[in-house]
Amino acid sequence: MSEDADDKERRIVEARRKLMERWEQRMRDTPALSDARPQGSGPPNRHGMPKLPVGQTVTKKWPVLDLGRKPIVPKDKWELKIDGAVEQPITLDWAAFMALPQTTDTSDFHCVTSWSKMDMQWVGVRFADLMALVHPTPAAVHVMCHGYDGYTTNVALEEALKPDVLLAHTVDGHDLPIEHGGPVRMITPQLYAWKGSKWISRIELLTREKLGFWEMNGYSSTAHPWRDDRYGRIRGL
Ligand SMILES: Nc1nc2c(c(=O)[nH]1)N[C@H]1C(S)=C(S)[C@@H](COP(=O)(O)O)O[C@H]1N2
Ligand SMILES: [Mo]
Repeated sequence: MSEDADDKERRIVEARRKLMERWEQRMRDTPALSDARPQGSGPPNRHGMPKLPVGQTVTKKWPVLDLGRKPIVPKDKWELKIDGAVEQPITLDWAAFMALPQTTDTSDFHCVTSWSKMDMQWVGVRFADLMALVHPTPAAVHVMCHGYDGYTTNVALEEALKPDVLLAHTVDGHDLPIEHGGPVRMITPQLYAWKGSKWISRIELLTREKLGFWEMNGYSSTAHPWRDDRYGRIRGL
């Protein structure tokens, strides 16, 4: 690695450390890390929650869920924009994205339609490392993720900054298939999977919560699997 690349990596690691310090308590207080009586079954997973959340069934298959559009975005046309409440907005092309620190992580995938796929091995860039690059402003509390298919989903920053939240390009040893959001999707292992935008194109930092596609259509904004937190306020009306 060149000294420049070394330097850049050091700066990212340092900025991430500061960001994590600032957000540590809020992350630790989230339900998937702090619930005293989480709902589900099986042995504890690595963050102390029952391996299978309430109302879920394990599947070995990997169902495809989308809005009926599967955008084809070749790597040489792919871009990820990060903007909104950040000090240094950025647009990454494929080479710049792949030059960022790469993380390999195994996590579970819980879909709100009640299937869970366990122990998926992902490779990608941590959401937190992307934030270390753009520096969210002190007022940033939430993000809206946008997909190339027009999808949107909102995630609280204390959830998105968790170390298992990746923008993943590789799954179980191969390129992420187009139907599952390739070339790059986000994953949110501690929330229902709709919070992870496939074909992710833009991360917009927000100074207040706004609702994404499913969240405006009756699903929960918070989406906590161990609280059976599937539906939003609209349904309760
Ligand atoms: N861009 C985009 N991302 C998306 C969706 C979508 O329709 N478009 N569907 C969501 C839903 S509802 C789920 S459960 C997961 C499904 O991912 P999969 O199709 O890889 O199983 O992706 C989420 N991310
Ligand atoms: Mo879903």
